[in-house]
Amino acid sequence: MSRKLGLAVAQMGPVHLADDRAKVVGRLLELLKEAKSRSADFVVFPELALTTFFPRYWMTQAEAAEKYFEATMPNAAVQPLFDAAKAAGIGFYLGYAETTPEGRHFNTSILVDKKGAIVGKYRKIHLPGHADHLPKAPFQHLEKFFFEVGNLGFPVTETMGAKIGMCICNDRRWPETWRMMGLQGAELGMLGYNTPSWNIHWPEPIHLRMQSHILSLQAGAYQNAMWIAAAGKCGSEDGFHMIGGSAIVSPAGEITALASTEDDELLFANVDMALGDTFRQHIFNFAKHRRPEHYGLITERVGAGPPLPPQKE
Ligand code: CDV
Repeated sequence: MSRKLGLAVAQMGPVHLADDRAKVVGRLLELLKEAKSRSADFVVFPELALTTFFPRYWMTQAEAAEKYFEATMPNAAVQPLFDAAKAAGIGFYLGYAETTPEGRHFNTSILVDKKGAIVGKYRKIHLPGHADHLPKAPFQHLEKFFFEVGNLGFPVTETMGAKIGMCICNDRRWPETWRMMGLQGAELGMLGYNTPSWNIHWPEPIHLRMQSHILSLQAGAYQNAMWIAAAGKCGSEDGFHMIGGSAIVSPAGEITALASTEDDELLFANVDMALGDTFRQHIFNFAKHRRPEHYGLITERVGAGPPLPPQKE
């Protein structure tokens, strides 16, 4: 039996240094209004949606905390989004930089239900980049400096008639992310991202940035029999370009919707959560076909090591 969910992905164009929270939230409200006109149940917003992608700039942690982090959620600036979503009966996923009451810093996303209650929280686990200032690089990627590694695992929340998992940006490149969701029966994985078009470590052709992004979504969706909804912040933020390519991908690994701009753009699909059931019952029936007794290295080793000795027959 089909289980339909009106799924919207709200891609965002650039947020510049000069843009304050009120301006950004105004844009989120416009995207929400469009989602409502499409009868969406749920909207996915990007990673660090409320500010520019600040890890590209070298600054002290105190300065970053002051300018770019949220100490409460919702707060006065974001409350209009919570109010409008509740009034529209739409749930949402939102990424932001979080300061905890103890002063810890995480790259966080929340899952908000149709009544405006925060029912899930995720703190980014795979933090890319570096922790030191690289003055010779064209820009910085200081996530390892500004954020701690997330401490909430990969939560899957049952809400709005679906089992929903959350992850953030670089997490999508790691099969462990999606498998952790798949092993909890997730039917929908949500992702927000900011992916710079240039790789600061080697001259990667720009088209490969898009290819590896889409490839990661399609592989994660297919191999774990789940829908994936991915919302990017993209375009040129004060001259620093990021890829678009926001997408909805089906449990068959097919791209159901793909952004065609590098600006604020709403994608919508009326998706059937039951589509993944077929895959879960057959080709990816984990209980029947997985062989974890042969997967030990996945949790024993972090980096690659020498080949294991041959096993006895
Ligand atoms: N925000 C990110 O996590 N960005 C990374 C970049 C550094 C490659 C990504 O995986 O898209």
